[in-house]
Amino acid sequence: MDRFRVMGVVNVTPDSFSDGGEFLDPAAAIAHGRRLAADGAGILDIGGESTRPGAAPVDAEEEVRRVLPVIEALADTGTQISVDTTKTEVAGRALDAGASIVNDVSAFRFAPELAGLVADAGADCCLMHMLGEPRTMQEDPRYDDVVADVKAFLDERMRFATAAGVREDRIWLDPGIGFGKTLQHNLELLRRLDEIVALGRPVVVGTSRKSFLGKLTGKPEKERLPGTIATNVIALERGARIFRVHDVAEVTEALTVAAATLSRA
Ligand code: HH2
Repeated sequence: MDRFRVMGVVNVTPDSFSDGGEFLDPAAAIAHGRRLAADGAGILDIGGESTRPGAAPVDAEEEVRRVLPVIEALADTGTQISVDTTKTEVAGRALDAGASIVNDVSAFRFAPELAGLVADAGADCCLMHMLGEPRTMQEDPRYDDVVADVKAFLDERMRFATAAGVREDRIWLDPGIGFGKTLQHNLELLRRLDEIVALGRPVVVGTSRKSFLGKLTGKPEKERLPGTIATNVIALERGARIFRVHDVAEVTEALTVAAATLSRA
């Protein structure tokens, strides 16, 4: 794998926390995906359900209606397509339409049979840590040791996936920044990200525009790019390989410089 890959976010939703409603129209989402691919995204992560705290659940039929036309249209960009879903039906339709990665923020907890589908399709998957479920995850999250707890969870989920037939070399791991974590939990996970990297699989990080950045800077969602860049550069240095972001051009530029600086070649 390259030193780093940027995963551009395409939210086909009315209510995502930073860009809800901007790309609900399929034509707008497709144009946005093409722009992110041109900006350097090696992966496009297409989602039809917001996971922000308190977001309204979406049924599978509606989620398919949102993401399918966008995946079909973007399948020819030469960029790998990921579907951001926790539902087997949505993932199945997306894989048939040209997606090759399932990004499941529940790490196969919400739909255990999704692991078998990923195995049969020979797809890649991203398994992310979240405390409980989006509706309640930010209500007083607690850990003994956040990094050790997240690491143990990801290790267990990886074993579950491989027992269901997913090849280990198809699995990516994600500490789930902002998913049932306080500001201090998020910062500690980033600071000690090398401990998650030690699990031996590519690590994905998603800090882009998240509220912990706003807590530190006082800035609203659309003005959190400097904090997004700072955290992604730190994560690269700590060994992360895949960076899930909204602002692909700027983050790619920053990571290119950071990777060259870190490179011994
Ligand atoms: N963050 C979000 C959604 N999906 N997937 C992974 N693997 N890692 C993440 O950190 C992650 C994710 C939340 O961001 P966004 O999609 O912009 O917001 P929303 O869930 O409100 O649509």
